[in-house]
Amino acid sequence: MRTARMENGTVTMTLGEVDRLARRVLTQHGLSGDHVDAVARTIVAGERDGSASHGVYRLLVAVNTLRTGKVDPAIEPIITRPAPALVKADAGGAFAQLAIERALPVLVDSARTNGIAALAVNRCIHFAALWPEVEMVVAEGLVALATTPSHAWVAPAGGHRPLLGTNPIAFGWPRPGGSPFVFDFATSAAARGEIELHRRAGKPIPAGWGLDADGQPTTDAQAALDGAMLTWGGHKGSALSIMVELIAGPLIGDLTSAESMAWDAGAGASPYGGELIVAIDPAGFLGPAAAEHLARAETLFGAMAAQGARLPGARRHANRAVSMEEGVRIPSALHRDILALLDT
Ligand code: NDP
Ligand code: PYC
Repeated sequence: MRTARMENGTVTMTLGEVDRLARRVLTQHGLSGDHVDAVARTIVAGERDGSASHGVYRLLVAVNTLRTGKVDPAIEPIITRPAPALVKADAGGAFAQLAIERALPVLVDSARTNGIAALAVNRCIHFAALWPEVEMVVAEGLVALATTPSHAWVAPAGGHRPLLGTNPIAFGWPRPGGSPFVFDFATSAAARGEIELHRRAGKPIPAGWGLDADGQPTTDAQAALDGAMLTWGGHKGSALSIMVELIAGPLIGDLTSAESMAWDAGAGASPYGGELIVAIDPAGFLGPAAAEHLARAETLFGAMAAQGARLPGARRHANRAVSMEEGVRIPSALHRDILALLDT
């Protein structure tokens, strides 16, 4: 492995170096087979796109989960099609990535045949962002929606004790020629990973992100991690979060965030449960008129840009272009903590 370049509290690495480091760490901690490729791919992609809370920091999270024994490091996913427009991927207690990668081509095929299709990924350990799977579907010219519960870390609006997950929702829309319109965010005011990064950096969190263990507003990252996180948009984010609990929990026969937390029993592993991914083929409703109608979406995006507003996803794609040329800069302390995983 080439020696990484250090400067101003950061370490610069090429994407190839990040990939090799990720594979070494994951393999050393017992992950095996195609899981190593799939998990490394998602971690490298996060770092490449500047998704700091879901980039190489996730190596610490994934190794922590492997150490708990809560994740199966080797089991192969089982993909089935219980109905023409329904796909199931049983991850069997492994990380979600391999099940998702294996099931997405089946989902895409089903959406093309039926106009719309849904994939339930079941019994997976989830530590990742959702935009990678949304972008994979969108790259096939389809519209995509993905969501998953997590652990009970977030208080419902009007409450003050953790009950809901950070419950991300990701949506993607294909664009001819340009990078896709993709948003992906937690229904909590920020992802838990973002608060963890504030704690690591010794930085306060913005007001409105969390309550301490006594239910009082706090800007102390550790206190919010020990207390309750808050949803964005008050009752609106709270209701969306509950929707996520329902459609990616009981609707697909999997756990709510509270059930995932109970399963964890204090081990500190990543959340366990399901993810729902829906794919819609524009040609399903529109047939040959699909291109004409997708062009109207471009008018909408153009009007946004004309006001100086940017499209979600644009920052990541700009980061991607830079990272592929120049590599990525990782905080030295994080780099040191990751290298330490190779010694343990
Ligand atoms: P953010 O609050 O940072 O929001 C990210 C989204 O908003 C991105 O799509 C981003 O686009 C877009 N965005 C941000 N600023 C702007 C702007 N000014 N104009 C237009 N769009 C903007 O993310 P979160 O902290 O809520 O979540 C981060 C990640 O954590 C997500 O990827 C999510 O999937 C992951 N997560 C995973 C969980 C799990 O259980 N697996 C649980 C919770 C979160 P861009 O990227 O281009 O900036
Ligand atoms: O950042 O909230 C989070 C998170 C949970 C699972 C993966 N990421």
